[in-house]
Amino acid sequence: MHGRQQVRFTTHGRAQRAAPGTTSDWRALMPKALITGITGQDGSYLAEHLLAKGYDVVGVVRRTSHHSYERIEHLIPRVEIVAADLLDQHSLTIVIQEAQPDEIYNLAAQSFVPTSFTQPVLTGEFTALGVTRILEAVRLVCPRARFYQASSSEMFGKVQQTPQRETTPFYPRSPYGIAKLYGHWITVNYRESYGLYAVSGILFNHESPRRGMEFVTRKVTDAAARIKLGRATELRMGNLDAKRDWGFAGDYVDAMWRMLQAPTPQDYVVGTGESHSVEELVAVAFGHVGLDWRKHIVVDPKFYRPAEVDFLIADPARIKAELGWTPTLSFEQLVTMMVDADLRRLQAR
Ligand code: NAP
Ligand code: G4F
Repeated sequence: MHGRQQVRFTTHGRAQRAAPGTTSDWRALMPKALITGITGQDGSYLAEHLLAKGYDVVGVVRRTSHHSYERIEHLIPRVEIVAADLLDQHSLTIVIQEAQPDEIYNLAAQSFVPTSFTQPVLTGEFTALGVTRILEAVRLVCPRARFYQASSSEMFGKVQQTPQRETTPFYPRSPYGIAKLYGHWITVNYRESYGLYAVSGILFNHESPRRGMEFVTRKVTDAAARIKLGRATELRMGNLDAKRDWGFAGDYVDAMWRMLQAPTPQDYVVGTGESHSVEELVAVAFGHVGLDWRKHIVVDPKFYRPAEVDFLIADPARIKAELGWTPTLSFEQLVTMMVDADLRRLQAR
């Protein structure tokens, strides 16, 4: 990978723009990446990953009344923050034009499935049309940049084949999944229509101590820690039978990076190849702190979805064989690591 990275920088990277002998600025030789959604779970891990590889990192944030920099506070001096919004074409075009990045990672989205049922139009604006806005900006002001789109296993929805791979037909089951499918196909379309190096990673669920509190893993690990510390007694949840292929977010940002180093642009499925139910998740998390989950979990229909994705499991054979990617944490390691992190966080307060 390292060898390929060096070749890559002399052909596609900033080194190409800095004529030999004309620059004494070593930073001009560093590749530059622009990340939308840098304040999110994946954006924060990706920024760390790219900084460690020597990239200049530009992070796109939207204007809010107070900063949501919790996940990237430790990176702030090393990351350039710029303002733009997925809803605003002009702001996206300007930040891409000014940054002239070598790589663009589009991680920004309305990413919570239940919210997509209550705010379907806004989800379409952010998660679907937002992708076209960025691709239009890339096409017009920085067409040499390599573009990564954060596609999702939610696009498989009511699965048509098990396990799910790159050739599996899509059948999304939520406005979010449908918006992601639009983002996926518009990325394919810009690759085929305009010759952009534009790819989608079809990522299965990935989690970490930085996961948003509303997602099921973090909701469960936080509750297990709270109940263990005597700060809560019950956890209200939805469908315990749903099954997901859960991996560690830190591994998945490496997959994103690898996809943009490949000699030809291709889409990849990224997952562990293992599936577990929400009930297993609860059992591992509560068991880790010596609690019997049956005494604390209350199933509440309020958390059921109008249409559910029952069972997801990835076939990551292509990315393993072609890009050498592999997950590093098992399901049990991931869940117990998250419970331990929540315990530490709560005990510090
Ligand atoms: P996340 O934690 O919810 O982060 C979403 C990011 O998008 C945040 O930085 C958010 O900024 C930003 N954003 C939302 N609306 C925006 C707007 N209008 N303009 C600019 N930025 C906006 O999501 P994640 O888990 O890191 O996931 C990253 C991407 O991968 C998302 O596209 C998600 O749909 C996709 N994905 C995730 C998974 C997974 O399991 N995590 C799996 C497959 C695909 P604020 O901080 O301002 O809200
Ligand atoms: O953690 P979740 O909310 O994630 P979901 O819906 O699978 O979506 C996540 O993964 C996608 C990739 O497949 C991403 F594209 C998307 O952005 C997001 O990151 O729910 C997982 C499962 C669902 O089946 C849900 O019904 O857990 C079930 N569940 C049961 N009780 C619950 C709850 N989910 C949540 N959020 N809260 C509950 O109380």
